[in-house]
Amino acid sequence: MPPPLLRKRPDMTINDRDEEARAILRANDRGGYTVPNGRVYPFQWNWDSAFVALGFDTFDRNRAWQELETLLGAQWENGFLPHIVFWQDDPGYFPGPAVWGTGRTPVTSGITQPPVAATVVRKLWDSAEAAGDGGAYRPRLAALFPKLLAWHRWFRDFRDPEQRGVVVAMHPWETGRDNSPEWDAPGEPIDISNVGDYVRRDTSHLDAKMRPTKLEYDRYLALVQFGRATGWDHGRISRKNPFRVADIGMSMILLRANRDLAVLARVLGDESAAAELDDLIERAERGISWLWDDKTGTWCSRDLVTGRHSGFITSTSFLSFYAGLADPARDAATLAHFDRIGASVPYLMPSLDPADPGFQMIRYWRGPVWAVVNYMIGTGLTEAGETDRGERVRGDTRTLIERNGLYEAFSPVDGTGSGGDDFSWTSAIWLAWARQPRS
Ligand code: 9WN
Repeated sequence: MPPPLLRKRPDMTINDRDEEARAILRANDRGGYTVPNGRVYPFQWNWDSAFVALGFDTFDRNRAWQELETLLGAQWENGFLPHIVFWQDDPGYFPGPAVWGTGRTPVTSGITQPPVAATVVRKLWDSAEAAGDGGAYRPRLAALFPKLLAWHRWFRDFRDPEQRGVVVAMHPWETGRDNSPEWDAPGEPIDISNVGDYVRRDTSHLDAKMRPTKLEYDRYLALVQFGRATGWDHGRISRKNPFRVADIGMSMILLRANRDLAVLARVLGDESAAAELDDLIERAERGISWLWDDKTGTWCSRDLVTGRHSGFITSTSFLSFYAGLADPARDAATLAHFDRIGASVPYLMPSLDPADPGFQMIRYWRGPVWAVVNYMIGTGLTEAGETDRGERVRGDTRTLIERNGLYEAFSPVDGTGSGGDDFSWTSAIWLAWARQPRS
């Protein structure tokens, strides 16, 4: 039985919230990996586990490393790291292992997710070193490093078909921002006529108003069926997939992750890997300009098939600082959007610009604030010397959680929690970052 949670108590202190966050991580721990939420998402998810490790690291270092070791235990021989690992079956989620049909052991999905893991491993390593635990954890770092490098090479080989230095998503689920409006136009050509009947499970756990639409689910499934029909041949998928969108979020995240992995390569004395990563970084620094949209003055995703910019200002438009990019004119334009949005809602950073006509305050990635994206935006801004803005993002995350609980996401307008409650990555981000008092 999970320990009783404390959310409902009106006199909750910050220490109670810490205790609740740790209790959620413990309750969602399935032995070596953590489910994002026991009912809605009963398996191991890729980028969730990376953020979860940051949370464990605040009170159980060994368990933090284990989370990523377990995830990387599901890596394919070609370096691919799946977005879901189905360590055990559970009928509470659709599409489950049988629909993916990857035929792997352990059973996995056939698509990936944003590569935050290397950045997290660097954080775990720095924290182990600072605590004088470097000697004990160095062998574990040395074991994880080649797996992370293989995954990053997989991105180069299978998610950048034109070798532009960006990440091309082959499925909206790969971006982690499933129903962002960025995928609407690129999704139109997907043939959904043969998807057939299916029963969604998400809408039996959660209000359908918080979830993607039926049309979006039809497209998600059509893409799964396409991948499955290729036998999950990632080379073929990269050339022929009906959905190929250069994602601003994954592109920024991989650039940052390559920087962190290069640092780890040098910690391990692997100069040749470090030089290879330096090349990837340089290529990404040049190539990512392709994702700057002059018309809206923003970083945004771009359809590889039509060449069209999405033109949407989303929370991931603000990840350039996290990626370590610096360009005075673009930074000024980005910060102007930041300040405008910051003046229009009490809680940053909405997943979609509230000025957009498609903004919906509780529909998943079309409005709500996500603590993990805030963590990346906030740390990036602070590292870039934009401390006031970084603190605004962190302080808002703290207030949202303090007042509303450890939900999957939150309304930027009134703070209401949406999606699943008792959420693992929100708990982790609370413990690792958001909880400190406002400076
Ligand atoms: C599909 C687990 C995941 C997150 C994603 C989020 C949501 C899954 C879904 O939940 O996606 O991968 O079924 O809705 O969009 O970012 O990793 O928390």
